[in-house]
Amino acid sequence: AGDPAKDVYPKPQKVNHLGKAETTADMLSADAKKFPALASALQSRKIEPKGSFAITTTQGEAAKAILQKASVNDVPGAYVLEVSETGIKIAATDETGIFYATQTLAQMIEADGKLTHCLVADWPDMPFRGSIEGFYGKPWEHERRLSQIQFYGKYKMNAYIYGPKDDPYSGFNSHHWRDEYPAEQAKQITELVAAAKQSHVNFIWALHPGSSIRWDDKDGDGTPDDILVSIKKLEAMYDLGVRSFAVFFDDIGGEGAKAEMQAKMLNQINRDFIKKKKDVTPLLMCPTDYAGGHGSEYKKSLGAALDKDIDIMWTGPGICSDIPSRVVQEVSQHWQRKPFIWWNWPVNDYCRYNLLLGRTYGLDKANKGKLSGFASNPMDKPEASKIGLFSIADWAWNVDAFESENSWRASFPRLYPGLAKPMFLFAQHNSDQGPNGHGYRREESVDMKPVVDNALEKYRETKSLPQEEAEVLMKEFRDITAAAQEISNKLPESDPALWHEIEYWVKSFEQLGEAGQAAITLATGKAGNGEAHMKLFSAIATAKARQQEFSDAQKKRHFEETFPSDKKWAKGCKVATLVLTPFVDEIFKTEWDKAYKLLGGKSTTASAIYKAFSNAKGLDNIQAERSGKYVNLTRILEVVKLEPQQHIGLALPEGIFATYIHIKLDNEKAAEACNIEVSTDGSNWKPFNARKGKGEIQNPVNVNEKIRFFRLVNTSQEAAEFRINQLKFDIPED
Ligand code: LTM
Repeated sequence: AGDPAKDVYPKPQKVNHLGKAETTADMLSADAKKFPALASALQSRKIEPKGSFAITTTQGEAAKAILQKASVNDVPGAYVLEVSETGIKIAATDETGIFYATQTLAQMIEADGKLTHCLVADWPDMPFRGSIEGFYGKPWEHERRLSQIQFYGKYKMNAYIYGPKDDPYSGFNSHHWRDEYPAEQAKQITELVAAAKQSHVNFIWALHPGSSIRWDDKDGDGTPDDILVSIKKLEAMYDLGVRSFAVFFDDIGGEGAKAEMQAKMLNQINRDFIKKKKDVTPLLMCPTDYAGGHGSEYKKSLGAALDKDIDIMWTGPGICSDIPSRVVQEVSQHWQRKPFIWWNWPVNDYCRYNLLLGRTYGLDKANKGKLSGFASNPMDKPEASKIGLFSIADWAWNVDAFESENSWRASFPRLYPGLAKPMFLFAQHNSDQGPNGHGYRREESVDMKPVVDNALEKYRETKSLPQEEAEVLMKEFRDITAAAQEISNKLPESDPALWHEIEYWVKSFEQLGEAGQAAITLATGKAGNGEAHMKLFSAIATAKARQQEFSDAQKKRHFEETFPSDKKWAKGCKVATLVLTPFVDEIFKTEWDKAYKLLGGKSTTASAIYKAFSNAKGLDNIQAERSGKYVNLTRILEVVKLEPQQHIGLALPEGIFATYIHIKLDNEKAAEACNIEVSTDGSNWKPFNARKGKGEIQNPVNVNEKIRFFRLVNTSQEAAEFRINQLKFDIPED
């Protein structure tokens, strides 16, 4: 027998094999079923415990000695688990440790019921491990949250931070943070708290008052009135059962963004609320300046003024980025404490077309012991996010043992029994965000990338695909079609919630397989006569069209399920955008051009490139996209800040000229402070005469003026901060 805990995730800290002996799970006494994790493992393996093999648990002082003897780091959740001929013994100083030991034991029961004798000494590296439901868009549904919480318990995560941007009673974008939840939602919160307790998860409820908070003190008692209002709201949440709290100030500007006032508010909440309750966890906060290692005035003054027992969240060197320990050290100095990571992965609110199902990497092992907590911000798709969360649990529990690729692969048979192989293939090709404003990218199609690179290099030279690579790719595209079909056949029944989330992407994936097979046949010159050739073009075109677009029925459902304010951003789904889709596109375009030239015609598929640009901080990677006769700035979720004379703008490709310019900002004052400039060549700029009102700036452009560039310039003497609801060119229709 090999490692007795080889199938256990997260990877335990220490496992000692006690000889070669084994026990079978049916030798357990019926009492084993008292532990929910064991009951469900035994049931799924159809094993009836009917022996005399007992499970004994030890807690308190007696447990301390056992933990010490096994050199366990006695932190919350630590445990010792011994499986030997005398029975199963569990020791832990808290209930959570006992709960985690039974999770480990449940995973150790092998498919044939065997349990290898061993001693597991285990504890978490990270005090808080879990997720932050903190994305923009439709919040998760109640049932899905319950499923997440259970999943966290199973994989030893202990934190679920409730902070959806679009919950009006939490507060972001809404003054309703001051009000109590209506009865139905209050009931759901109570249910979540109860479920979290059962799974040993801290349900951390976040207030997000920053966009409408005022610091005035109308009643003259020395405390801004809204601070008292916020404590009242937290009391109401406490009454619903919540025992862990956070206050967020991310993505806001204006009054609420002042570091010294935020510190005053939180210190008061800490003193008058958190510390008065004896059963709540330390207060958590998300600052306004939540990314970067640089020591801004805001960071330094918040770090100095905020009580040291309040944890501060931080997203890394960028809003969406890896977490290098060097920058963790820098920010720890400014915060004067260990940061609590808000990791913006696998969140996809800034790249909704794509699914982020890849492996977890970029977290730096040197961060062990340097963080106060680690929470991942997931996708608006809770079930699909479990792939990423599984490995985050693994990393945060045992940093040194974490193996990114193995951990990723291990998630599939556990999450999708019966569909592990096709789901893994689907995930391998759906992990990158595509070009995006944060410039954060993930690897994708790793095995196929060198094959595609090689194939394209030779294809560009010879205009024919080399045989060896063509065979490998043909097999991959066939596997893709088959995997998508298998998922479509089985997933609706085995996991309807996940199917509901990824259905369109799976269909798109099937179309990619079809298009890829047709493209390879074309590019290897095996298409046969002219008619067969045309059939292949048409097969690719049809598959590509289906791959890119939702049908009307799909669109309707997708829109209905998308939060109202987000509808316009949820327009489609894309698959394999980093390697395979561009490969098929290139072959299709080249072969199409070849065919057209033969017929004496001109290519119609040349793709126009639309660009966005800015010289303001943090906007180096902004993007533009075309939709019919509009060229839009791809949505930026965060507040944009233009210092005096800084700009943000759009560029059209040669030969395409603007007919209209239209900007909508969420802030009327900022719109007054900025003006539009236009250019025909991107170098010489002139003012553009535009109408202004209610945050909008707009006017038609005469197409004969040949305007291909415009930029919004802050022409005032002060910084302008705003959200961009729209920034677009109209262009003539094709
Ligand atoms: O990251 C933070 C602290 N805030 C927001 C998130 O709500 C959002 O989900 C991510 C990714 O778009 N970016 C943010 O700035």
